Amino acid sequence: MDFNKSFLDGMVGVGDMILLDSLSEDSLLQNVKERFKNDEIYTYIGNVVISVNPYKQLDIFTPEKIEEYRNCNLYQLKPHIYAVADDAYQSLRDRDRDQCILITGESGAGKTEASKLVMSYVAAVCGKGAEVNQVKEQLLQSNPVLEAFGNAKTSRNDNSSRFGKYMDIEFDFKGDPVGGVISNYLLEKSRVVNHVKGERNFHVFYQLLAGGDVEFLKKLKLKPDCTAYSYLNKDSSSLNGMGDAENFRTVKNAMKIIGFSDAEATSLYELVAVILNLGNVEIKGQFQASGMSSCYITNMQVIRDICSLIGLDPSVMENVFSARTVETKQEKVVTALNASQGMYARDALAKNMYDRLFSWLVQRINESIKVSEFQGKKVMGVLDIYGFEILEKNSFEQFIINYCNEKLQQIFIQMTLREEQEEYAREGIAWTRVDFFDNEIICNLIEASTKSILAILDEECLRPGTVTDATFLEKLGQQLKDHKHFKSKASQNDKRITDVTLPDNAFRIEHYAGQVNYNTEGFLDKNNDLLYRDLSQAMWKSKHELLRSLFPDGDPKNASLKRPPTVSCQFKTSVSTLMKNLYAKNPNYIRCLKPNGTKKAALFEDQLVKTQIRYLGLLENVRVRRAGFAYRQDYASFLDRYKLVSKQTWPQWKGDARAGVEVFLSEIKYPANEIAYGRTKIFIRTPSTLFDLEERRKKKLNELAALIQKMFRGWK
Ligand code: AOV
Ligand code: MG
Repeated sequence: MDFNKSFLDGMVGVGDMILLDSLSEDSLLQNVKERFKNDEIYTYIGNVVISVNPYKQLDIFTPEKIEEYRNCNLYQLKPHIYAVADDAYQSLRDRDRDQCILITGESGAGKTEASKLVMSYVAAVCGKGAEVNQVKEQLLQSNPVLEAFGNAKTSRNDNSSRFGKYMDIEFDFKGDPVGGVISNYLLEKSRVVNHVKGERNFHVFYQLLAGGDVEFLKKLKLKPDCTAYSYLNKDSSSLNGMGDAENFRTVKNAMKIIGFSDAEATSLYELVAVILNLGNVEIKGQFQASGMSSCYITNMQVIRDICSLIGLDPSVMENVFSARTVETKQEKVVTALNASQGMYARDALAKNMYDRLFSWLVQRINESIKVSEFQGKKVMGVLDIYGFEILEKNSFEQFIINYCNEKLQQIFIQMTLREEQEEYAREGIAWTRVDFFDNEIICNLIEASTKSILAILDEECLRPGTVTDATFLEKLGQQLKDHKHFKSKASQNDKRITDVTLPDNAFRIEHYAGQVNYNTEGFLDKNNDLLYRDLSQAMWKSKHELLRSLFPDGDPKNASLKRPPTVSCQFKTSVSTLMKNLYAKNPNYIRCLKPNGTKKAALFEDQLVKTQIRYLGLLENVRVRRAGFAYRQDYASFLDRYKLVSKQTWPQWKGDARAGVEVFLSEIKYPANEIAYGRTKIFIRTPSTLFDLEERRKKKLNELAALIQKMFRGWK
């Protein structure tokens, strides 16, 4: 191994921000920018890698590069996502430590691409053989399938993940992959029935219409024309042009590799077709003789088509869109729906069906890739979740996404600190406490069991009587008005209510990443997420096996008057399980930055990146990492690089590495608190000391070069 090779050589800016001379958001920004301009998209903060989306193909992801980084030491080569993946894999294989790779960053910053780079790197360097290769293929092929159903074009990203994904890849004692488990978090199902201009519905709909052959589409009661479907044709400019037909074939092939039978794949697409057709069901209002309003379906043919696909009596479906049964312990009352309630029921069914279908898909993939429990299993978890979002109008979805990111930030700080403390303890160096911003106060504001936003939301959802988004907002105001990170105009006697940037129907959270106003419209409805029982019962009556299995709650035997847990309650539970899972593993971080808002190569917008540096808490990260000692390295590598600064250690040092390091450092006489000698590593407090050493080394190298030249000339 060439110890003299270091990422300090030929560095553009600094390869590790811990080595920055002055520490501020601006100095971080300038460093990342300088590197980006030179196509250096990766920079470290200790063992965290910062990645800037290049928006162009770089030649640093080749099989040769993979070979170069294989078994390297993190600091020997230029910063690279492969180095982090390699470090994680080596530590899992050789030191038996379960790993997790946490990928964060805003929409379009490159998280999903990064997760795929990590997966393909690990697949390339771990074991070979027919069986292992099949496992690898199945794991890798889960990506196109989940992306087809869970990703969509948004204004920020043409392939935006609209769900959170955590994947455990499992290895045997040799470090060969044996299988995996995928968990999914809260799909943005509202997209099925609605999306804003310029965006698209989930990819799968367009893929099916563009790539399915004529016979298949006919069987599914579909026309090969996106403009014919009301759920897709919100904006004709965004219908085509993303390789949909090609991707349809990729996905079909991927499903085959994972192990879906043809019948399963067909069932899956049948339900996609049902959802598309549901969007075309037209419902109009009418007045009954009694003066009550009711509704009817104007195009029953669509209902008949849907019902022929799922084996259901059309009148059952007609009924659920025009009436609703309200059951109490004592009685059942049937009320007619008006047109907007009918449309609401139709959309609720479409959203719900898609959401359940997506969860089924994840479970089905898991069935193929899961392995039974066995001794000595090692795990690498890869988390690719939606990033922190501040939109013009932020709703329940943003609130949930940002809550998740707040928790990730919390665990990030906790784990970085824990790691630092552990390393200091291992090395026998005293740990001095650092002050840092702990976002626990914000997490509590959102999720504490009482007097928190989620607690109040659930209370309001369960409270009998007239509850509305407005009563929810008022309650928030009353109970949280004294909280430092909360603000709303509904809170009485609140001196801060003059703020014109906060609308009346919104509350504001001061997140670690910045202020966000959340519009409360729709909060109660989205949190309740109640599907009329009539709808699930109707679906359960269908003869379509897959559809029936998606609606077990429609089985009268399972009918209970108990409410299902609210969306936020379920999400809180799954986030808490995720956090426990992550906390039990050794973390590796990839933090992605988006260089511009227009998906252009080579464009770096300072303000945009600066905001993300703040969102990601990078400055805090550097501060924590260099709270004690900014730089550390094992004695052997350190001696090898710097031994030429002293005559005592150069050209050869015969003793042990640590003694050699002590000899040349004591000769230079740095202040005592600058240096600490750990058990296996040398610790240096400030970057300037390291740079001073680098200077001395460079000077010596130049002197040596001059000497050699002189000798050479003498010989001639
Ligand atoms: P995201 O996962 O962070 O957004 P993606 O990973 O989907 O972002 O990246 C967005 C797009 O940026 C990709 O489709 C590529 O075109 C480009 N890109 C990202 N990384 C690279 C790379 N290393 N090399 C070349 N191009 C890249 V979101 O899921 O929206 O939060 O929700
Ligand atoms: Mg993504």
